[in-house]
Amino acid sequence: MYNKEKIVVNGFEHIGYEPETYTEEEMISRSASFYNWLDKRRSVREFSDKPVPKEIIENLILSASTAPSGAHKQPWTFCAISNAKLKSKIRVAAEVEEKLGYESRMSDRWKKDLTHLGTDMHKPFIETAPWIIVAFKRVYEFDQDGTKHNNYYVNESVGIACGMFISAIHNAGLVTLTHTPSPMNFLAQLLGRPSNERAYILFPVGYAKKQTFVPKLDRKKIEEVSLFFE
Ligand code: IYR
Repeated sequence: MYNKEKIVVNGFEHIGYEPETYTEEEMISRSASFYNWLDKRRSVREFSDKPVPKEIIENLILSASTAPSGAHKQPWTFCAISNAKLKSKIRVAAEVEEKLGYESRMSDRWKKDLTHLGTDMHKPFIETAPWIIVAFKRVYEFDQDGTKHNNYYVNESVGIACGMFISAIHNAGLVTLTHTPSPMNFLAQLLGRPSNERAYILFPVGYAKKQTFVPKLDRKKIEEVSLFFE
């Protein structure tokens, strides 16, 4: 991956990097099997309470944290919660927001768009899943003298990291759901996060409940999601 060669750019060391390479045939086969494997991932809403070792969660977070980010600021914090009392508090607070959402905040059109998913205000998975991971975006940082500096492309950076997190979860043989109770500021309060951090996505992580069901969904075809200019 890295070789011994070094150069200096603007006073900073750059190291030789050798990307992994494959034959075209291997690339076709690898890209197809990666797609087929990724296509097996589904968002799951019913979890088993079977414990998942902390080491796996650490590896998933480290994988997410390899994401590219604006000026390499890595503007994210992943809070991993397995504490039952804290998970209960989070569930109660999330359901307060979701109740308001389903009863008054969400438009009829929005609720109609969700009917095929079968969601409602009840979020038992927040207590059942062995881990709840909340991704926070870090909007700004403070330097040594206390000056505030905005981070760059924060939503893009954290969005990419969360996508990589989801793929890492699938790779580990676990399941998740991108849950975004709205508004999410109760999460920063319950987890004592500083003022520069905003909750971005809540991920229950664990094993799927035995005999769970997911909506029968089709994904868009290549023609519907792409245009080629050759
Ligand atoms: N946050 C709510 C509603 C919801 C919204 C969207 I957009 C979804 O794709 C699914 C659910 C909930 O979690 O139930």
